[in-house]
Amino acid sequence: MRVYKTPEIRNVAVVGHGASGKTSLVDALAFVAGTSKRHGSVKDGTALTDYTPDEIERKYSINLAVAVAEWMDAKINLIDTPGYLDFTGDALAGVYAADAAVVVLAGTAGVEVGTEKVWDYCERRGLPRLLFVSLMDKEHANFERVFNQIKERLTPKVIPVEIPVGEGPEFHGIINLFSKKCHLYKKGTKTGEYDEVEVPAEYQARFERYSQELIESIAATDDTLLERYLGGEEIGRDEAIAAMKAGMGKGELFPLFCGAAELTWGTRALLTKIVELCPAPQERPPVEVQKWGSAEHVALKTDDKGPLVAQVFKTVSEPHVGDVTVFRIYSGWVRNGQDVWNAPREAAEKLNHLCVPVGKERLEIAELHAGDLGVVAKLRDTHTNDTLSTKDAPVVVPKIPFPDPVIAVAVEVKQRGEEDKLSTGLHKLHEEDPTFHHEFNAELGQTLIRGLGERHLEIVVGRLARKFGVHAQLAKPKVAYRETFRGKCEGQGKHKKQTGGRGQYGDCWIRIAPLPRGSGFQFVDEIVGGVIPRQYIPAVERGVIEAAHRGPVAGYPVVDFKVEVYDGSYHDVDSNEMSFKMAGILAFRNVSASCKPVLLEPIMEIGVSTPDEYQGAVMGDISSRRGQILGTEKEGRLTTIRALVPEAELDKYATTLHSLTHGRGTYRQKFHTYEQAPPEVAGKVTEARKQELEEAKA
Ligand SMILES: Nc1nc2c(ncn2[C@@H]2O[C@H](COP(=O)(O)OP(=O)(O)OP(=O)(O)O)[C@@H](O)[C@H]2O)c(=O)[nH]1
Ligand SMILES: [Mg+2]
Repeated sequence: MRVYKTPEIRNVAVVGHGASGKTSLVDALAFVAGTSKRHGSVKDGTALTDYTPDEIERKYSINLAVAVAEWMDAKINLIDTPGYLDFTGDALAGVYAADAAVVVLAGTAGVEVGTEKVWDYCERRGLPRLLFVSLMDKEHANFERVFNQIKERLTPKVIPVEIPVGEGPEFHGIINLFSKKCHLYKKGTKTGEYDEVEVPAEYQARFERYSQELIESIAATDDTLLERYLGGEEIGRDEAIAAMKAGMGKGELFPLFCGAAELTWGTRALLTKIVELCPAPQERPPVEVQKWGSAEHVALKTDDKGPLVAQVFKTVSEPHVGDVTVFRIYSGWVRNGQDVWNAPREAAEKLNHLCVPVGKERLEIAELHAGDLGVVAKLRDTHTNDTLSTKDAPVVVPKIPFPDPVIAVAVEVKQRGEEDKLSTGLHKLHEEDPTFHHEFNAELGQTLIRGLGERHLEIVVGRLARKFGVHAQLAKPKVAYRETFRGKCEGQGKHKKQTGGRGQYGDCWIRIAPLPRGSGFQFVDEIVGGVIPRQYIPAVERGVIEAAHRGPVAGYPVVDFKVEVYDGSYHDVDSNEMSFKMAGILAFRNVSASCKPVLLEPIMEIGVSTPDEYQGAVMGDISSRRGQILGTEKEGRLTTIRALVPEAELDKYATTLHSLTHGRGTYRQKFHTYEQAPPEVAGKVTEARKQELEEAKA
């Protein structure tokens, strides 16, 4: 592959809902352009950008991957992104690394949750967009319906540039409203060839209606153009294209294309339009970078003459190679073997074997220019979202705002002794994939992993095994129960031991009383007349606190109670701190069982956002989880339901919500309070805990 200069580069994120045909489109574009020598297929596991073993096995994309189509003297970097929401972090990264997006929709399904999500990402980034309705050859494909859905749910500013001839199994051609020609395809077409004919008579009326709409939309984006159009002047193709590109840049126009990527139909026109309508890197707004070590920000245009600034937007680990780092150059240019500097990590890196990413292949290249995408292997300490610059001009690019995790699951090693390996592996995986988080919860004795969905976490566990040789399994996260008291009681704790020489003696009397929820623990010294010497009182308190780690109901920490120490005795020789601490422990154990101890369970406050039509189902489900609805709030087409739900009932809630709302519901949760668990719940928890403690002992 030759070296391309900045104005010859197009970085395009291919985004859309799962199974809308993105990977098939990317493969077809690279193949039709001639850059890729083989027409791959998702079904056969040969698609250019679905090459990891996980992807080949599952037949959907998990990682973003880049392919290249060289067309009309330009290099189109096609960033294929996964559609499933579990991997939406990569869709976001793709959008951030690109200068434009092709939003792919299935002709059979139209606008789906995933489409809305990526549309949102593109809005945030201000990306110009083309829309492509694929799978037009599939049964029940309906262009008009998809077009109307886009208008209604994504943007009223969508405008068809092409219309299909026939739909579903009858689909066999595309009318281009710019060229005013019709392209007819034949079954078995290999690289999108077509016969160019006049617009068929039966399509004439439709063609005129859409053409009119197209030219009016274009004219409406530019006052002088509009004036000329209204004055009856014809607007030429080149002028119309230039105006459309400008309109797209301002977010005022979103051209719509159609085809069947798997058959390569419609791909040539799309390649041409990507080159003509999508901005080259230097045509995009400058990027604001921060000078490392200062608060100063500077705006950098994408220009070879600027200082080198590149951002890593993806790390993949490849067998036999290790970590492979994919980056975008925002400013400056790089040579093969160049030294670069990762300022926040103080890591000097060398770009050895500088490459262009093309699916799983990496093509070595002598240099890459401003705005291009590149890939290198074996960097020492550079991870996703890091910036590479130079030692004399260290800067950082704002981080890609990866989404926060939505589910948490526990993970445990299958073989004892692998815990350290597990934690190293998890840490590395987080650096690779910032939507994946992990932490060890000491209280629960569990490692929790968080991610964007169950599928996401399953894949993480698979990677743990493949990459780090740690065999782990997912488990239900434990709930941090508490205990408290509902009654008052008092009693004694006495520790006395006579072992030959010096003995041990501590004796205290305590009163336990409940406190309001959230007050914690209070210790009151009511000793008069020095029946327990001053210096031993803190030891009694420490004993009580230690004993209260394991409550009388099920061995959970006790909270919200008061202990008064009001009497006791001591021995001149045998008393010491240790003995009084033991007395405190014993006193707590003796008295606590009689203070009407109860189990407390954590209650979460959740805010569930769902389209109105699923509100009933979501609320019904919340009630069945012992939830209490606090209220609802309408915001456009969404309703947010606020509710209190016991944490124990929220296991796998994300998955249920996903299916209840056809993927359109989202939720947030935060800790609200502890509340007394109902007796039947307390009974079950106590039973399970007993077993757990016994197993731990064994
Ligand atoms: N009939 C028909 N099927 C297609 C076409 N394009 C893709 N498919 C099939 O649709 C399915 C999904 O295609 P993909 O290209 O994997 O879709 P995707 O958008 O990359 O899916 P994710 O990676 O999961 O987001 C595959 O089984 C393809 O073979 C098409 O133009 N026509
Ligand atoms: Mg895909």
